[in-house]
Amino acid sequence: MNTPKRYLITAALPYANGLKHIGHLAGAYLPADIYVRYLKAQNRDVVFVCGSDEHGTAIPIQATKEGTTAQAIIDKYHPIIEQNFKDLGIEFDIYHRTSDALHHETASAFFKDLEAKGDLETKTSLQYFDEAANQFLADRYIKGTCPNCGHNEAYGDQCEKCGKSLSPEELINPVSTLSGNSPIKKETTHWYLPLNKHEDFLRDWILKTHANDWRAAVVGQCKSWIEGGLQARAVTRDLDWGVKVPVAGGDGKVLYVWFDAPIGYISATKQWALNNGRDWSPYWNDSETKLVHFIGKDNIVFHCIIFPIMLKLHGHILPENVPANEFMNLEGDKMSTSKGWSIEMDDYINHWIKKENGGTGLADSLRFYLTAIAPESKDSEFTWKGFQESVNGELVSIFANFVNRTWVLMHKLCNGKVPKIHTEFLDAEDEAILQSVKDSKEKITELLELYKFREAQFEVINLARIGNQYMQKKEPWILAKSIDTDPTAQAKIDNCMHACLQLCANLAILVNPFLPFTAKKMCYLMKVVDKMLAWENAGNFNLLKVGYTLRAPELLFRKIEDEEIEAELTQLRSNLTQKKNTMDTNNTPDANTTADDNAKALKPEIVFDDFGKVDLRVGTILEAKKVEKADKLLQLEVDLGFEKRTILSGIAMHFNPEELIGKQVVVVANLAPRKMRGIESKGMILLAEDANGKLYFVQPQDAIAAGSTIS
Ligand code: B3M
Ligand code: ZN
Repeated sequence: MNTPKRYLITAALPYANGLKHIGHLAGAYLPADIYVRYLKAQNRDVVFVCGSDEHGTAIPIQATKEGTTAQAIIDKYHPIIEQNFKDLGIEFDIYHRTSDALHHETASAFFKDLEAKGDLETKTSLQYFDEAANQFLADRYIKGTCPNCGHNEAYGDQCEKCGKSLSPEELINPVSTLSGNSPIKKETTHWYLPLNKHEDFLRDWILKTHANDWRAAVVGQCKSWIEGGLQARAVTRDLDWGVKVPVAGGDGKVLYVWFDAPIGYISATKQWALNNGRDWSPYWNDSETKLVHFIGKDNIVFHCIIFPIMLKLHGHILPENVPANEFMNLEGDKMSTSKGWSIEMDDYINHWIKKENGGTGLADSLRFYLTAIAPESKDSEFTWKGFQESVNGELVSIFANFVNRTWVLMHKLCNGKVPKIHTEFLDAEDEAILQSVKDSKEKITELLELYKFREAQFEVINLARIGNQYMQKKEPWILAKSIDTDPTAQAKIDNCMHACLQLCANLAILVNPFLPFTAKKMCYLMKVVDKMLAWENAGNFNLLKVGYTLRAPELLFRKIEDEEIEAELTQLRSNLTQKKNTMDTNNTPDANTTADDNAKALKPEIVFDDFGKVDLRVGTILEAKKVEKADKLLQLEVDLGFEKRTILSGIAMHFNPEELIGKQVVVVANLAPRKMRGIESKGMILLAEDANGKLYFVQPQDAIAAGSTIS
């Protein structure tokens, strides 16, 4: 594709129902921000839109939990999330909200247009209704067992455990989260978007046109949706929170949140245009606009199938790409705010950035690690140890070290001024370093165009590594010792320091999309204006003028200490316990699973033969220790009589390794081995869990020979 005339970049609109965690940040906002900063450094015409998703059942449900109104919930979380993004350097051109009147108008008109053109269908059907609450049960007001994975808290629209998108009818043993009762079925009429009518378009557009330039996982997910046969999807709900259905028969109904939320991108663009005296329409209507949606993988169907159909019907352009990320896990488990297993952006900001002294780059430290482990092609994992290693080992030891050495030496050996070049002493290494910069710029540009942010950032660090090697080879500090005796020494020092300084200027440009605070600070050290960061300047070795005085050295990053990591891990564990406890004392039925729910959510019936396939044995724990970098795992050596086995168990938060030695346990002995953290686990240990989440070993009542069978 030729250089587009303009860009419209969107990042998924976060639900304003609570704090957002760093997995969200890594999934959509950070890669979008990197891409936008890169485009802006190239002086392209770009608008970066985002905002709060303030509709859907998630909001009133949170309101019930917090004992307040839906409006109060969005008014509370919208500004916090907006500020969190700012603190982490995510720079939207507009952070709008779907509760805004402009959005209601836009979404309403969109629906009306489709309705008028006959693009929607209506259908009357039986839907779940809670008699006690006198309300139809939309999506999240209904819970039950997932037919796909057996998770017993799947919602009416999606199972959060396996990610499968569901309809309430598919749930096994559905219960109303309002009253905890089993719902009845009652007739209601809704508007549907007949996805099935657009299959040919989708096949052509995704499976042909974009088969190769979209991420394989995105195309794969779309393919399985399309080939599974698309169905008409309801785009209205019986609910009183949202954009009112603007046509006859719509009383008491609102647009489905996933119908109105993506239209929020358009309303946000309109608001941006109003704020800036610009015209919004070419950004959505002119084919020379490149539209890119940054999202997490759970939003693929909405951005690649449903919204594009809506866009096509309403006469807009389609996204050029949807570089969805996989998930980022945390210390061995799925990140989840509701379960207390997450790091909220707000927490990171309060624990690290707000406490930092004199600006040592901690926002960028997080950005750096999240990009270094970006889940671009598979799920990835955040660990505090990994954060520490990445920051200390790369940002501090390589990048900051190079810049700092350059500054210190330049002040010491060149009077704090950019030294001149002595052409007669230039050698192959000097030429090579300039070539490296040019090569790096080319690689980084190419990778960024392909949305490969992780590799692109790696190349930036690699360039700093090359800088360190160059300096190490030139050893200006050794040359300095012979200044009185060797008349060429100062010239060689000058050449080396000149190259290092120009390299630093180039590094500032190339690192800017990833670590904007750092790039700014480097500009400050160089006493240049931000304009120097223009992408076209990279690859030049005349960015800093000879004789120019630079500021005194300042550290760009600081080391992350062991104690800080320990404190975070302790906090994480205590969040988990605290959340469990509040969930247990909180009696809103949706927030916890009652004993009654557990009983109702029994797994599907099996026959004796099914059970007979499981080989249970008594084992004796011989050794137990923590697994490095996995906060929840213990590695156990278990004696099964006929052999000794290594078994990994996710119980490190519940037991000390020492107390387990000698304990007898029940082992699923014929479970297929599974590798975790490079260790093969052969079997599983049975545990009982009480209502408070406390774990108990299932044990024979008296000591018995290891290996004894259980049936
Ligand atoms: N609010 C879901 C999410 O945050 C939803 C995204 C809307 S994007 C139009 O994952
Ligand atoms: Zn599931």
